[in-house]
Amino acid sequence: MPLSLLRYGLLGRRDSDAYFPPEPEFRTKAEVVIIGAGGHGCAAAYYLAKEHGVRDIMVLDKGYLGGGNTARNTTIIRSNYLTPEGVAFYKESVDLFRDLDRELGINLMYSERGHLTLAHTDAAMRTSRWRAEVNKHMGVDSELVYPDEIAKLCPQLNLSDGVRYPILGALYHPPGAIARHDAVAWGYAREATRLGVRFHQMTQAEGLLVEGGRVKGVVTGRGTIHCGKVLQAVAGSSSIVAKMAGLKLPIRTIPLQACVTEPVKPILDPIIVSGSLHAYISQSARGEFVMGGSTDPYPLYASRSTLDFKEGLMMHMLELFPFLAEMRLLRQWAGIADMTPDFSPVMGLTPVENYYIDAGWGTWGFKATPVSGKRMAECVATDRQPDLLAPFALDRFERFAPVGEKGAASVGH
Ligand code: PYC
Repeated sequence: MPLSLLRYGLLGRRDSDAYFPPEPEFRTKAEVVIIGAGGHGCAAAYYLAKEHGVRDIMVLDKGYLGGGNTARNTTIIRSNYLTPEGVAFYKESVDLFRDLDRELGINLMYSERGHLTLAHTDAAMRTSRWRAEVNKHMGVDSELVYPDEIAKLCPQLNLSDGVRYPILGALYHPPGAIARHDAVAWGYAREATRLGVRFHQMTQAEGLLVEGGRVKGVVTGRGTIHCGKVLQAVAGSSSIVAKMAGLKLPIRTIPLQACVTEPVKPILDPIIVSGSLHAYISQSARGEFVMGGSTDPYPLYASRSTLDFKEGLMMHMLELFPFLAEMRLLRQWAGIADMTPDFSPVMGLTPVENYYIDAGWGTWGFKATPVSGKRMAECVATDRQPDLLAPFALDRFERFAPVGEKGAASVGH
């Protein structure tokens, strides 16, 4: 036995290599406070520290790091949107995701699988063709494919005519990927911590100090933090937190449910989505089939699971993949989705000076984590709306300048 191993065993001294250092002391002053330690908040903290040299940052979360929608999403990454503004934005996110393992020094298990959005009607074929053209124009790899090609890409899919909604074609997006969602938040948070950012979990923002139209601090149960700038990145709680700053957001808040099966050997490579059937599926690195459907039919702030969801989803899913009838469901859960009227996010400056918003992610917040972090950091550091975020400004609803992305939603609403 090597001597070093013997010494290690006998001395009983274990160097701790904790992923995060212990929580730092709570201070009542900071340059920037970020409300929300989900993927977006952690990423914004990281890029603020790394690219803009802002290190005096406190990140607060009412729960635990990455424990909200970050932990509940189904990890799909893609940039096959409908509008040029949306495609440009998500393209930057995919570009950042591709190199993120290396940047953060963590295995995100980023896995490019290809993404097929099935079309069952002439209208869906037209939208797919439209998306393919916009994507190609913006340098994103997407094309319309027909059943013979779909059969090669996904032999498990039921392409027969003997179903209620036969598959006519699909939008094929080869860069479509999945990744380990919670590791994205952990990776950003760890690197931000190394740069001096302070994270405080179980620390709820209970109020905001706003004086003369300018934010001055954040009130928490542990004390008031006096600060220069505040960024809110709180996913399903966006309207509640924005209200504390006196802002009323054009947002509806709806649960979005998902589930996974028991794990089996890898058999399903691409990510399959049918907006018309309200169903999507991918197979995780662990072998589980990760599935979801449409948002719940009513606004609600509750992450409970329902039998209705499961019944509705399975009705369509079994039509696409009859073999799933043999599988057992393992877990079911919900996230809280904040939907804007045009299905695009709200990002950037607000009417309150030095108060910045990252909200309205609806059903696609995870895939935007790197780009929203990077560009929101730029916005906070420079106090200017970055070009890439200009279309997503909050005041677009007053200017009647929506960025309509409903046609690129993977799930029904
Ligand atoms: O936008 O790809 C997506 C998506 C899948 C499930 C929820 N959103």
